[in-house]
Amino acid sequence: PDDAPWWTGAVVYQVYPRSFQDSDGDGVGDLRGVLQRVDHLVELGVDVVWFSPIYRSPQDDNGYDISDYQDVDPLFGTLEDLDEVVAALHARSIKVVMDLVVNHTSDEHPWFVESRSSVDSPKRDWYWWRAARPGLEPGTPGAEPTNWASFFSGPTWEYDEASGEYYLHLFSRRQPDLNWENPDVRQAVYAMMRWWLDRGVDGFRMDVINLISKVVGPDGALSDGPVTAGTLGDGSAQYIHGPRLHEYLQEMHREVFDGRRDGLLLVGETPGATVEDGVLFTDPARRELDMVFTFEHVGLDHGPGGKYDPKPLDLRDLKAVMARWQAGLADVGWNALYWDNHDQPRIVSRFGDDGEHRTASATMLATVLHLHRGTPYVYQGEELGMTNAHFTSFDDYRDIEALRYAAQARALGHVSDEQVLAGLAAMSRDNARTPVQWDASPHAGFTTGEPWLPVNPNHRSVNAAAERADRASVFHHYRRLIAMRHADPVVRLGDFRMLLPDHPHVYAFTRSLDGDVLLVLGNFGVEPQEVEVDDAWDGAVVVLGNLAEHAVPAAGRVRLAGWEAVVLRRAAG
Ligand code: ISL
Repeated sequence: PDDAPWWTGAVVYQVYPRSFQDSDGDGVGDLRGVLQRVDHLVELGVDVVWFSPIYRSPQDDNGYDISDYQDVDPLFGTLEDLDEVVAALHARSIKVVMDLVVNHTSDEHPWFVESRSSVDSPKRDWYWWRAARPGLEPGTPGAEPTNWASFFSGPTWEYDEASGEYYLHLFSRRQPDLNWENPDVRQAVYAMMRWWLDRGVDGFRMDVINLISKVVGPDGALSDGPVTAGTLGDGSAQYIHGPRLHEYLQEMHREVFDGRRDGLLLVGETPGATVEDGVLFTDPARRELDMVFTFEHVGLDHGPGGKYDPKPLDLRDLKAVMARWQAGLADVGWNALYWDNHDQPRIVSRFGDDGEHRTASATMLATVLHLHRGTPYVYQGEELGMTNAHFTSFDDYRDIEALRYAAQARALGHVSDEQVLAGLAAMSRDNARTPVQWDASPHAGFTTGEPWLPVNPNHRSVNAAAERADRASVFHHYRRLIAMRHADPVVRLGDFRMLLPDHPHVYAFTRSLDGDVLLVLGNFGVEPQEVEVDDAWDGAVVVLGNLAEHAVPAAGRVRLAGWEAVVLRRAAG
């Protein structure tokens, strides 16, 4: 066990700087704000902080549209502020991981400005420029080079009148895709990455890194995907896990990470990855990534109409997905574990109960996740049991994805405004982006100004000050879970075995290492549940529970209260 990589025992905390802490009253969080909250991170006990993008950016997609990779946006501060943040975190033995967004840049990045300037530009080939569909008038509907639908609704192609060609953007039109086929693009990215490592950061979270290679036919042709809605199609087979992806990742590893100090963290964001892909990305012998964020478990409540048409979670599906990833990466590779991030609704509102049973359900969900084998990620506010925003009006939303989806859905008119609003309220990314609730004061201690996105009114009761004062809070439960991972080799490295796969309400598994076994039980509902367990667990020691009284097995049975989670230990011999 002791030659296992450091991150097998680490917990990562994601900061979304825009919503973490504002220091200057402009209503937007910033780096000097982070400095004010370092003690919170230390108290929680996390090992790594990942910062969502703080680079120069027009903020079309909240910083995931970068116009200068080697500077900090004035909204967030300066490079010197960032150096201070890194030093302050390093002084508390917390590593710093930067978001790396290199599938695309901003349309204001000098590379794209140059590329766009002329068909003869030396950087023309740094992006994906293509002519209109043969026989169609450039710039007219349907004349786009392919039928691909953007992640943010509408086509993935923007017509550039000046040159008469289109450029590709899988996300917003202000996020043109870089052409990784061009070796100069790759070298420019690698040089930028080395610059950050030299500056002292400890790794990267690589945004949609599995989209960087596209399927290119003879003469640079890109192909249509199956038609999904109207004239648009699903192009994902043409750009998810493209033919040169693993070649690029291995090249990046050689060019950027070989010969560097130990202690770096390389985590890829890989929507659409299967377990087999996960093995390819994270097999250490392949020298690509340490772990990847996968999406199967956060797609289980998407309905027939997609993410904004949610359906209730069937717990059996969740257990099946998690068990498959645990088994698939048991011998080779490693899992990243998450419920929340800046793109997902809040887990307590999604798989738990954010009303009366907020604390119990949030702590149950945390226990189940953190006891899996893998590296857990905590998204800011998750450790406080923060809930969805529960917005009721279109005007409340800021996220480009939500706004574009809503505009399109309302224009098509197949669903009512009420249904669109209900979909947004359940699934919008803005649910995760409301300001962190530090205290009960008017803007929750986040800002002295007007917050860029409304603070959740429940901050009067749900906030860090209240959580800190209550030993039974969500916050203190996360602290215990993190401390457990640090101290217990079974939590870090034990083999995972799913139990009761067909039970509709109880999540149950064991972790075992050298004869030490942990049993983890979680009740995903308010009704008490009685389940059978091996009678070897009779009277076992409770290591951790989330309620005042804990379920203890007797005569091969255990009765869990509503939303209860319990962790039991049985020692060797
Ligand atoms: O959030 C999503 C839709 O619900 C995803 O499709 C998301 O866009 C996808 O996971 C990629 O996310 C990452 O890249 C995007 C950025 O908007 C997200 O915030 C980021 O996490 C483009 O850079």
